[in-house]
Amino acid sequence: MHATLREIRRNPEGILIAQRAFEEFVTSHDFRLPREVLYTGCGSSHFLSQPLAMATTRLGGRGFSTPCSELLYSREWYPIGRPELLVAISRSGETTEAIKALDALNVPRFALTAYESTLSKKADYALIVPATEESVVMTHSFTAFYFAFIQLLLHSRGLETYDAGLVKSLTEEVLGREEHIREIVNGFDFRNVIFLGSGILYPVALEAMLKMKEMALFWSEAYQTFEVRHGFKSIADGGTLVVLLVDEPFEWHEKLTKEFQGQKARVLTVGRRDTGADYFIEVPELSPPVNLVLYLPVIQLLAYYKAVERGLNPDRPRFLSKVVTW
Ligand code: F1P
Repeated sequence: MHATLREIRRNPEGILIAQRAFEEFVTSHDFRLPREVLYTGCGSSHFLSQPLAMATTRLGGRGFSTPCSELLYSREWYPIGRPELLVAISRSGETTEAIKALDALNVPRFALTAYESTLSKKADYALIVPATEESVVMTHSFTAFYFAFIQLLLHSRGLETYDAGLVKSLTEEVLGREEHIREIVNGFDFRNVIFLGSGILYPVALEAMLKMKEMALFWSEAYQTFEVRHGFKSIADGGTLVVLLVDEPFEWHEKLTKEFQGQKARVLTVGRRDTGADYFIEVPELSPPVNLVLYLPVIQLLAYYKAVERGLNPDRPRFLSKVVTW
């Protein structure tokens, strides 16, 4: 079995690893996340920084995210100001840009990583979530990092944290759709794929796009759901799969589904209710911002099975290394 598939199937275990890391952190540190936080990372870690920034804003603070390289070399173009905390995310903790990013601003520094690493040692605080992976691409570590940090965010605001056991079992339920996902991928030989998500599900669409590229070497795009109608949809035709990630669909999602079907594209809706799509994968109810973790196994499996269908080995992505250094 591919290591990547094993790692994807470890998503539920990742939740428990995250919960332990969160509990250890709060028992050993007298620490609360401040209101103004800048999040940074590279690749998947950057796509993880986005929903963390959104969740920070949603919970009454002000979260912002930027890739490490932009923070290092182009920060004057962004409304960065002087955040109260800089959170650098890196699975390996050895990515050059992430390590350098810690020095970009003269503010307290926090590392979110899987290992005791250069990054964790350099930061003022480190939340080490040991969801280690053999696979080159990030899968359950993304989920685990997100869950651990959301718990810390809720704890910092004096709010009730999530029940890790419940989230784990809902994640298992989603993984139960694996065979259905494989059938969808094998039953439609799509030539390109468009991922759509809104709000906190937009970064999931971005991560899905990256997973398709990394694992399956496959052309993929991602947009904020309704933005796709403004020109971008022209690309969709009989060879396109549109993956619509939506927690609470309303009339516009149904119209959008019909519109793509009118262009002969096929639509896969992933969410709580079908939108009249060609395929539907149900995601159980879980309140935002943690609902995101239930979408991750689905998009990871889609990319994994597309890679397998294309005769590729997702454990050895072309031109990619686990740690990008300069
Ligand atoms: C960042 C990253 C990964 C990507 C690839 C190259 O790694 O861009 O997101 O999948 O493996 O490295 P890290 O800083 O999170 O270790």
